[in-house]
Amino acid sequence: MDQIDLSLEMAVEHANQLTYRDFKKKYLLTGKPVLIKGLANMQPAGKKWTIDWFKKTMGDLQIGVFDNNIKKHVYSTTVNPDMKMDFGDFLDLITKDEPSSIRMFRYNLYKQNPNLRKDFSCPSLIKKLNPMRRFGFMFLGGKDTDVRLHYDVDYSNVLLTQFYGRKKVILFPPEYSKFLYQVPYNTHSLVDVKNADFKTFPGLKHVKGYEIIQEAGDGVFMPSGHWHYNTYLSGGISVAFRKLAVTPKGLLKGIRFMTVTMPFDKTMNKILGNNWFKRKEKMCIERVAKAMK
Ligand SMILES: O=C(O)CCC(=O)C(=O)O
Repeated sequence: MDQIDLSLEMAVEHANQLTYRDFKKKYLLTGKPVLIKGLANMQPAGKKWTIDWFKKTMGDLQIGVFDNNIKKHVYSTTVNPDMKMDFGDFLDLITKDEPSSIRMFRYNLYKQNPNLRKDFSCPSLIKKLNPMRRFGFMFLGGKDTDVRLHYDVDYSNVLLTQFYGRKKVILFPPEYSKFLYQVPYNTHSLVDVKNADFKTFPGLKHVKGYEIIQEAGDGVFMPSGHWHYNTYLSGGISVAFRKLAVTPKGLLKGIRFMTVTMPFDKTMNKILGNNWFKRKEKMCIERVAKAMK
């Protein structure tokens, strides 16, 4: 019988409290994901960051948002906001309990309001010797918002903490990359995880992943190179802090992608437009077919 669902039976470990040493030994160095219960509550933001509080303190800020319905995003890894709006209006939109295609992605709200650092800064699990500890990026969206399947361009480890709402995080370890239809010169996939099409993408039969439910307060550790596809089960607010890859190979991969691959792809997009994308699509399907042999 034809397979219709992705295999998502890998079990993620849950931890309630983790010391830096345990985290490093068990997860950071082994590249294994973990769900850390109550991570948000280790700092004041766990209680303080409610929708009302954000609206009261930052409702007037102008923020950049994306529209998931805009198809051009499929062409490239880099995504610039599609429009601006008041943060307060955006919060109203995502807490309506109805689907919305508007979301905030990798947004540095800390830059606009440095006081946020007093409420939630880089968790101690990834703070030590971390040149990226000051970069906290916010991810917000409405119910049913999907974040396309991708891994992070800098090949960092990501600790994503949820402050409001619930999210489903589907993770695939990097060893399955060759079957995940990665768009060449990009770090996202052609596959729509929600409607996995095994006829067009037969390589998906070889892939195994994790399905993790993240409740408000939980942190998910997504190790370097792990593909993620996130679905907002309700309106949600989360913050990601990151740490560079721990292996020289991972580090180099991130540097090469950002300094060579991404600029090259941008240039080709400018010169060839849709033809460049069509070429990449073809290349992508051929690469997986070859890997399957
Ligand atoms: O949960 C989200 O909105 C996306 C998170 C993400 O893609 C990331 O932290 O790299």
